[in-house]
Amino acid sequence: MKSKLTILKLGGSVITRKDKPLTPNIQVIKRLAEEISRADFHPLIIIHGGGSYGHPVAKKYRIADGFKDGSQIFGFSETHEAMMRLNSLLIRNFLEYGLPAFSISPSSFIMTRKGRIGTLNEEILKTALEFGLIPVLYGDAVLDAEQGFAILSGDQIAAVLAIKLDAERIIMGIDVNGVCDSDPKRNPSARLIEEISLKDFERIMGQIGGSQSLDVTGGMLGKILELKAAVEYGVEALIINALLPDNVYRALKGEDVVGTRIRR
Ligand code: IP8
Repeated sequence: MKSKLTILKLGGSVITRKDKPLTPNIQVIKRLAEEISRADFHPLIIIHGGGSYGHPVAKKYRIADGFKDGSQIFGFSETHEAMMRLNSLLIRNFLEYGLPAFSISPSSFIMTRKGRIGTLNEEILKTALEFGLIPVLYGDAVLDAEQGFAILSGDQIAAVLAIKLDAERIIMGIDVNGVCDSDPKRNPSARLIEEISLKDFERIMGQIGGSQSLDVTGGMLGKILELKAAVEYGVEALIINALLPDNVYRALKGEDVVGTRIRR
Protein backbone atom coordinates (compact mmCIF):
# COMPACT_ATOMS: atom_id res chain seq x y z
CA MET A 1 0.00 0.00 0.00
CA LYS A 2 1.20 3.50 -0.80
CA SER A 3 2.12 5.85 2.01
CA LYS A 4 0.39 9.17 1.99
CA LEU A 5 3.67 11.05 1.90
CA THR A 6 3.51 14.38 0.10
CA ILE A 7 6.60 16.27 -0.97
CA LEU A 8 6.03 20.00 -1.25
CA LYS A 9 8.60 21.93 -3.26
CA LEU A 10 8.55 25.69 -2.78
CA GLY A 11 10.25 27.44 -5.67
CA GLY A 12 12.99 29.96 -5.04
CA SER A 13 11.09 32.51 -7.14
CA VAL A 14 8.19 32.23 -4.70
CA ILE A 15 10.02 32.60 -1.39
CA THR A 16 12.67 35.10 -2.53
CA ARG A 17 12.81 38.15 -4.75
CA LYS A 18 14.72 36.74 -7.64
CA ASP A 19 15.81 40.14 -8.96
CA LYS A 20 17.43 41.21 -5.65
CA PRO A 21 20.35 39.15 -4.28
CA LEU A 22 19.81 37.60 -0.85
CA THR A 23 16.31 39.04 -0.45
CA PRO A 24 13.50 36.90 0.96
CA ASN A 25 9.83 37.40 0.19
CA ILE A 26 8.83 37.50 3.84
CA GLN A 27 5.17 38.20 3.23
CA VAL A 28 4.85 35.12 1.04
CA ILE A 29 6.88 32.97 3.44
CA LYS A 30 4.55 33.88 6.31
CA ARG A 31 1.44 33.28 4.24
CA LEU A 32 2.74 29.87 3.15
CA ALA A 33 3.65 28.97 6.73
CA GLU A 34 0.08 29.78 7.76
CA GLU A 35 -1.42 27.75 4.88
CA ILE A 36 0.75 24.71 5.55
CA SER A 37 -0.06 24.90 9.24
CA ARG A 38 -3.81 25.22 8.56
CA ALA A 39 -3.73 22.24 6.17
CA ASP A 40 -2.30 20.13 9.02
CA PHE A 41 -0.97 17.51 6.60
CA HIS A 42 1.28 14.58 7.57
CA PRO A 43 3.55 12.98 6.49
CA LEU A 44 5.07 15.93 4.70
CA ILE A 45 8.52 16.84 3.45
CA ILE A 46 9.17 20.41 2.36
CA ILE A 47 11.97 21.25 -0.06
CA HIS A 48 12.76 24.78 -1.13
CA GLY A 49 14.71 26.26 -3.99
CA GLY A 50 17.59 28.70 -4.05
CA GLY A 51 16.09 31.83 -5.62
CA SER A 52 18.17 34.93 -5.02
CA TYR A 53 20.17 33.14 -2.29
CA GLY A 54 21.81 30.08 -3.85
CA HIS A 55 21.71 30.85 -7.55
CA PRO A 56 23.69 34.11 -7.85
CA VAL A 57 26.46 32.80 -5.57
CA ALA A 58 26.60 29.43 -7.37
CA LYS A 59 26.79 31.26 -10.67
CA LYS A 60 29.53 33.62 -9.53
CA TYR A 61 31.82 30.72 -8.61
CA ARG A 62 30.63 28.31 -11.35
CA ILE A 63 29.82 25.70 -8.73
CA ALA A 64 27.53 23.74 -11.07
CA ASP A 65 30.53 23.07 -13.38
CA GLY A 66 32.27 21.12 -10.61
CA PHE A 67 35.75 21.71 -9.25
CA LYS A 68 37.99 23.51 -11.74
CA ASP A 69 40.29 25.51 -9.51
CA GLY A 70 40.92 26.45 -5.89
CA SER A 71 39.18 29.80 -6.17
CA GLN A 72 35.82 27.99 -6.19
CA ILE A 73 36.26 26.35 -2.80
CA PHE A 74 35.33 29.49 -0.92
CA GLY A 75 32.34 29.92 -3.24
CA PHE A 76 31.20 26.36 -2.51
CA SER A 77 31.06 27.19 1.22
CA GLU A 78 29.40 30.50 0.49
CA THR A 79 26.70 28.92 -1.68
CA HIS A 80 25.88 26.39 1.03
CA GLU A 81 25.81 29.13 3.66
CA ALA A 82 23.44 31.27 1.56
CA MET A 83 21.08 28.30 1.36
CA MET A 84 21.33 27.62 5.08
CA ARG A 85 20.44 31.24 5.74
CA LEU A 86 17.31 31.01 3.61
CA ASN A 87 16.46 27.65 5.18
CA SER A 88 16.76 28.98 8.71
CA LEU A 89 14.51 31.92 7.82
CA LEU A 90 11.87 29.48 6.61
CA ILE A 91 12.27 27.23 9.63
CA ARG A 92 11.82 30.17 11.99
CA ASN A 93 8.61 31.19 10.27
CA PHE A 94 7.30 27.62 10.12
CA LEU A 95 7.93 27.23 13.85
CA GLU A 96 6.11 30.48 14.52
CA TYR A 97 3.05 28.93 12.91
CA GLY A 98 3.36 25.79 15.00
CA LEU A 99 4.86 23.51 12.35
CA PRO A 100 7.40 20.99 13.68
CA ALA A 101 9.82 21.98 10.92
CA PHE A 102 13.17 20.23 11.08
CA SER A 103 16.06 21.44 8.93
CA ILE A 104 18.10 18.75 7.16
CA SER A 105 21.00 19.79 4.95
CA PRO A 106 21.02 17.74 1.74
CA SER A 107 24.83 18.01 1.56
CA SER A 108 25.07 16.13 4.86
CA PHE A 109 23.29 12.99 3.65
CA ILE A 110 23.51 13.08 -0.14
CA MET A 111 26.49 12.87 -2.50
CA THR A 112 26.16 13.22 -6.24
CA ARG A 113 28.03 11.64 -9.14
CA LYS A 114 28.28 14.01 -12.12
CA GLY A 115 25.50 16.08 -10.63
CA ARG A 116 23.08 13.19 -10.19
CA ILE A 117 22.18 11.80 -6.77
CA GLY A 118 24.49 8.88 -5.98
CA THR A 119 24.49 8.04 -2.28
CA LEU A 120 21.54 9.07 -0.13
CA ASN A 121 20.82 7.95 3.42
CA GLU A 122 17.04 7.95 3.66
CA GLU A 123 16.97 6.55 7.22
CA ILE A 124 17.29 10.05 8.64
CA LEU A 125 14.21 11.23 6.80
CA LYS A 126 12.19 8.11 7.57
CA THR A 127 12.92 8.41 11.27
CA ALA A 128 12.14 12.13 11.31
CA LEU A 129 8.80 11.44 9.60
CA GLU A 130 7.97 8.69 12.09
CA PHE A 131 8.39 11.25 14.86
CA GLY A 132 5.91 13.55 13.13
CA LEU A 133 8.58 16.06 12.18
CA ILE A 134 8.38 17.98 8.89
CA PRO A 135 11.83 17.74 7.32
CA VAL A 136 12.70 20.94 5.47
CA LEU A 137 15.37 20.43 2.81
CA TYR A 138 16.66 22.65 0.03
CA GLY A 139 18.58 22.76 -3.22
CA ASP A 140 22.18 22.67 -2.07
CA ALA A 141 25.86 22.79 -2.96
CA VAL A 142 26.91 19.14 -2.47
CA LEU A 143 30.05 17.04 -2.73
CA ASP A 144 30.31 15.00 -5.91
CA ALA A 145 32.22 11.73 -6.36
CA GLU A 146 33.32 12.57 -9.95
CA GLN A 147 33.54 16.32 -10.25
CA GLY A 148 34.32 17.45 -6.70
CA PHE A 149 31.12 19.31 -6.10
CA ALA A 150 27.82 20.11 -7.78
CA ILE A 151 24.61 22.05 -7.42
CA LEU A 152 21.81 19.70 -6.53
CA SER A 153 18.42 21.19 -7.34
CA GLY A 154 15.49 20.87 -5.00
CA ASP A 155 13.59 19.43 -7.96
CA GLN A 156 15.99 16.51 -8.29
CA ILE A 157 15.82 15.88 -4.54
CA ALA A 158 12.00 15.93 -4.66
CA ALA A 159 11.79 13.42 -7.51
CA VAL A 160 14.39 11.01 -6.10
CA LEU A 161 12.95 11.11 -2.58
CA ALA A 162 9.44 10.57 -3.94
CA ILE A 163 10.64 7.27 -5.41
CA LYS A 164 12.82 6.20 -2.47
CA LEU A 165 10.15 6.99 0.12
CA ASP A 166 7.25 5.82 -2.04
CA ALA A 167 5.49 9.18 -1.93
CA GLU A 168 1.99 9.65 -3.20
CA ARG A 169 2.49 13.08 -4.71
CA ILE A 170 4.81 15.96 -5.33
CA ILE A 171 3.33 19.45 -5.20
CA MET A 172 5.49 22.08 -6.84
CA GLY A 173 4.67 25.65 -5.91
CA ILE A 174 6.07 28.03 -8.50
CA ASP A 175 5.50 31.66 -9.59
CA VAL A 176 3.23 30.96 -12.59
CA ASN A 177 0.06 28.91 -12.95
CA GLY A 178 1.77 25.73 -14.15
CA VAL A 179 3.29 24.41 -17.37
CA CYS A 180 2.24 26.56 -20.33
CA ASP A 181 2.60 26.09 -24.09
CA SER A 182 5.00 29.06 -24.13
CA ASP A 183 6.72 31.20 -21.48
CA PRO A 184 3.85 32.96 -19.64
CA LYS A 185 6.23 35.66 -18.45
CA ARG A 186 7.08 36.65 -22.00
CA ASN A 187 3.88 35.75 -23.76
CA PRO A 188 0.65 36.95 -22.10
CA SER A 189 -1.43 34.64 -24.27
CA ALA A 190 0.50 31.52 -23.17
CA ARG A 191 -1.96 28.70 -22.48
CA LEU A 192 -1.88 26.55 -19.37
CA ILE A 193 -1.51 22.81 -19.96
CA GLU A 194 -3.74 21.27 -17.30
CA GLU A 195 -2.89 17.60 -17.74
CA ILE A 196 0.28 15.91 -18.90
CA SER A 197 0.63 12.15 -19.21
CA LEU A 198 3.81 10.25 -19.96
CA LYS A 199 2.89 9.83 -23.60
CA ASP A 200 2.73 13.64 -24.04
CA PHE A 201 6.07 14.21 -22.33
CA GLU A 202 8.37 14.50 -25.36
CA ARG A 203 6.02 16.80 -27.28
CA ILE A 204 5.47 19.07 -24.31
CA MET A 205 9.15 19.23 -23.48
CA GLY A 206 9.77 20.50 -27.01
CA GLN A 207 7.39 23.40 -26.35
CA ILE A 208 8.88 24.54 -23.07
CA GLY A 209 11.92 26.78 -23.13
CA GLY A 210 14.41 27.24 -20.28
CA SER A 211 13.45 29.80 -17.66
CA GLN A 212 14.61 33.39 -18.23
CA SER A 213 15.85 33.79 -14.70
CA LEU A 214 19.20 33.22 -13.08
CA ASP A 215 18.61 29.51 -12.52
CA VAL A 216 21.72 27.35 -12.63
CA THR A 217 19.57 24.23 -12.50
CA GLY A 218 17.36 24.45 -15.57
CA GLY A 219 14.08 26.34 -15.05
CA MET A 220 10.77 24.81 -16.09
CA LEU A 221 12.28 22.32 -18.52
CA GLY A 222 14.62 21.06 -15.81
CA LYS A 223 11.65 20.68 -13.49
CA ILE A 224 9.67 18.53 -15.92
CA LEU A 225 12.68 16.40 -16.78
CA GLU A 226 13.31 15.73 -13.09
CA LEU A 227 9.70 14.81 -12.45
CA LYS A 228 9.60 12.26 -15.26
CA ALA A 229 11.16 9.36 -13.34
CA ALA A 230 8.91 9.92 -10.33
CA VAL A 231 5.81 10.03 -12.54
CA GLU A 232 6.94 6.83 -14.29
CA TYR A 233 7.20 5.25 -10.85
CA GLY A 234 3.59 6.22 -10.11
CA VAL A 235 3.93 9.47 -8.18
CA GLU A 236 1.48 12.19 -9.14
CA ALA A 237 2.94 15.65 -9.65
CA LEU A 238 0.99 18.86 -9.38
CA ILE A 239 2.52 22.18 -10.43
CA ILE A 240 0.70 25.21 -9.03
CA ASN A 241 1.10 28.92 -8.51
CA ALA A 242 2.19 29.33 -4.88
CA LEU A 243 2.02 33.11 -5.16
CA LEU A 244 -1.77 32.88 -5.23
CA PRO A 245 -3.26 32.72 -1.73
CA ASP A 246 -4.71 29.39 -0.65
CA ASN A 247 -3.35 27.39 -3.60
CA VAL A 248 -0.84 25.50 -1.44
CA TYR A 249 -3.48 24.95 1.26
CA ARG A 250 -5.99 23.62 -1.27
CA ALA A 251 -3.42 21.41 -2.98
CA LEU A 252 -2.38 19.88 0.35
CA LYS A 253 -6.02 19.23 1.19
CA GLY A 254 -6.55 17.56 -2.18
CA GLU A 255 -8.99 20.26 -3.31
CA ASP A 256 -9.17 21.53 -6.90
CA VAL A 257 -6.45 24.01 -7.82
CA VAL A 258 -5.64 25.57 -11.18
CA GLY A 259 -2.35 24.08 -12.32
CA THR A 260 -0.69 21.26 -14.25
CA ARG A 261 -1.24 17.69 -13.15
CA ILE A 262 1.32 15.16 -14.37
CA ARG A 263 0.34 11.52 -14.21
CA ARG A 264 1.48 8.22 -15.62
O1 IP8 B 1 16.44 26.40 -6.87
C1 IP8 B 1 19.34 25.24 -6.35
O2 IP8 B 1 18.09 24.70 -6.01
P1 IP8 B 1 16.82 24.95 -6.97
C2 IP8 B 1 20.09 25.63 -5.09
O3 IP8 B 1 15.79 24.02 -6.44
C3 IP8 B 1 21.35 26.35 -5.32
O4 IP8 B 1 17.23 24.59 -8.37
C4 IP8 B 1 22.37 26.19 -4.30
C5 IP8 B 1 21.61 27.14 -6.33
